[in-house]
Amino acid sequence: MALLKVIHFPDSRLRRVAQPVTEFGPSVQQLARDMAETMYAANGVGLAAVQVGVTRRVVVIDISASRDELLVLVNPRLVSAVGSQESDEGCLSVPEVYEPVVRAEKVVCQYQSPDGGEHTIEADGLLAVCLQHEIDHLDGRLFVDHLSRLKRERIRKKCLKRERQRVEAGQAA
Ligand code: K1U
Ligand code: ZN
Repeated sequence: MALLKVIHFPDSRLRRVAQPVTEFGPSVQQLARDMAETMYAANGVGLAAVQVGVTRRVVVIDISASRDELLVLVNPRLVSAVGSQESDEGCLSVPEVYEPVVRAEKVVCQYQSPDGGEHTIEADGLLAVCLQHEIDHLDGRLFVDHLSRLKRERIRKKCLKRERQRVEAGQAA
């Protein structure tokens, strides 16, 4: 297993659109294991492959308090999204920023497992938010894109400043 480097906003690599996975098996399983380790180490509830520089449609999610209910979603797509809910979102690619975002309340998501099997999941609450947030990542969108231009610009400057301070302090990003 390996810890992967999470790319931070406003890095342009976060704007890449991920390509569908067409080959299933050990390589996707290994990527998912490394992504899960990275998500757990960062105390996140989700992570998309784009965030670690891999432009493939792979997502890991675990919203459980016990941290033992890992979902690995390959080629996830929303087939239904109804209602609306507003909740605070964070992002491992936008550290220390939490802002309210409006999302669909209930979603139905079809996806494949790393072995290629087809699955459907129905979700509401945090899981529904997380699914929408992670699928956005696969399409090159970030939660800050759902905020006003003014807020997004403030966050962009804050992130750039923090990155500069990290470099000056000689810390790895
Ligand atoms: O994709 C990511 O960057 C992970 C992100 C997922 C997410 C969290 C909350 C709402 C939507 C999507 C995080 O894990 S942020 C950190 C976190 O653990 C968290 C933040 C707010 C609420 C619950 C958890
Ligand atoms: Zn995110």
